[in-house]
Amino acid sequence: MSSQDRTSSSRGGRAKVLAIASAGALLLTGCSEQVQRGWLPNVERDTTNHTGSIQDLWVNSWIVVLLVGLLTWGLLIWSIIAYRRRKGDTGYPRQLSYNLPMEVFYTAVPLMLVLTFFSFSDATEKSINTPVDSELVVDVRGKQWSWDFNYDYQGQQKYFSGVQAELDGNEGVEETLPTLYLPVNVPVTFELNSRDVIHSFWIPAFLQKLDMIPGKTNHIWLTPQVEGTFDGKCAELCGEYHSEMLFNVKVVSEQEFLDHLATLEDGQLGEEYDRKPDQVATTTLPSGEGE
Ligand SMILES: [Cu+2]
Repeated sequence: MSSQDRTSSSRGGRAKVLAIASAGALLLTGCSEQVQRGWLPNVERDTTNHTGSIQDLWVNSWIVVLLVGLLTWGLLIWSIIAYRRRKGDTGYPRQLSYNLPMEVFYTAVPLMLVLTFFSFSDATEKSINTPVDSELVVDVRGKQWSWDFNYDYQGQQKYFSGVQAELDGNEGVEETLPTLYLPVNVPVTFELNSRDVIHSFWIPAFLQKLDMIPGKTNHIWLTPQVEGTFDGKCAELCGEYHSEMLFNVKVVSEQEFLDHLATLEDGQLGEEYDRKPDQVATTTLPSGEGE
């Protein structure tokens, strides 16, 4: 064996080891819990009546794209190694073009994948976005940079007016943030509105968020199924203190919910407090509990 042969065979060996090592690393990461969830927030399946189907849609899509990815990376690495330029090769390798079966294959397979993803996403979205006749309606008003919650439950109209973050500028903590109370196992309709600019209502643990657009009401229908305290936040860059536009969500027993309602102000803080463009700096909101 000449020294040149030895060099190229040890190079080939190294490439194989590298390929096996990277495949192994990918498989190992496949075992971690985070990857199994596709990096979704770690939430219980039953947090709301929708979290299970959202998790399934995401994780199943994630498995399919990971398999396609592994196949694609495998073929890529294989062709890089198998068809590398070898000692003594000159000119271009044999070119492959106008191969109809191959072109049909790589057009049809992605198309099928996209259509399949589309139909599953569409079915899940339709099941989530079906209007429900709820006993509890919460009109949520996003504003720079806090939240008003207007509850309408069993004939009671109550409101919670959140703090205005711009008055302070300090980072919010759980004790001082506005808190949205929800009774467990009671279907709720969220009416999402904005008082000024576009915000987005997001409860990460519920795996749902939706934009709040001035002059338009968006809806989320869901049933919280697990008691607990969750984070809520604005998910649309809406100004200087956007990052402090936070709230707590407390899913509690119906009795605790009623007890909380009893501490709130009567009435609703409706669209009369929305700010017109020329009022942005002048409007003040009536203060409620927790300010
Ligand atoms: Cu916002």
